[in-house]
Amino acid sequence: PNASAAKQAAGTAAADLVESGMTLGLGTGSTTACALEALGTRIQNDGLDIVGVPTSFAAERLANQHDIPLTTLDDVPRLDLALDGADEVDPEGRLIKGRGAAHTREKVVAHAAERFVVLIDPSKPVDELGHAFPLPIEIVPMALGPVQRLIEQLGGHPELRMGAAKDGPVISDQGLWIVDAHLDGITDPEALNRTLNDQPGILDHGLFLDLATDILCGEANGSVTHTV
Ligand code: DER
Repeated sequence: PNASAAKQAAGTAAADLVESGMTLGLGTGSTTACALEALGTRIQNDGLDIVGVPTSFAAERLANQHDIPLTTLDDVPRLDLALDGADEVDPEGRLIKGRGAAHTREKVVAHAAERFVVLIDPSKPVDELGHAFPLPIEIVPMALGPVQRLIEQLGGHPELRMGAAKDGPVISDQGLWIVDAHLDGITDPEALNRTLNDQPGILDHGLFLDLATDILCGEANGSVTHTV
């Protein structure tokens, strides 16, 4: 109900890509929430027959509210379509995700999907990643020191993500901590991806490279731009 017209437009367009018999990845965040609501309406009104793998406790709870049947990647090896949002999208379709601290499961789901459709509004496209948003990194708590030092060696500023309605650090759906790396721009996302993947103690981070197949950008006037 509080989502912008642009998010609603993206969500509705994403839900229109879905056909009965499909297996879906159910993303996290306010834009994908619009798609889940639209899917719930189609299930109720048109008898749409789908199952979805949620990318967070938040997505699972929202899917349950909309009576979207759930499954797991144990039972469904490949997904036809993963729907999710992004914090930043660059001209090559590379993403920063993780504002909602859900990027670890989101990346597992996106990687298991034939098509990964990213739902955005006009605030998300950027020329270069890492200026508007920090890069979220999920870590084992005992590795905070080494990861902070790595980020500083890269010229960035690491910030342990603290709870809003909880004293102390945010605890992820995996029971781990999130470090937001303020990098003032990421000139070589592939190199940073390798550096972070090689760092012990990092579970996963919010760089999504070579994963997005479709970008659905909703506009304030209700139109949608679909880029593949
Ligand atoms: O945290 C996440 O990965 C979300 O998908 C985020 O990237 C987009 O959330 P939004 O649609 O609420 O902006």
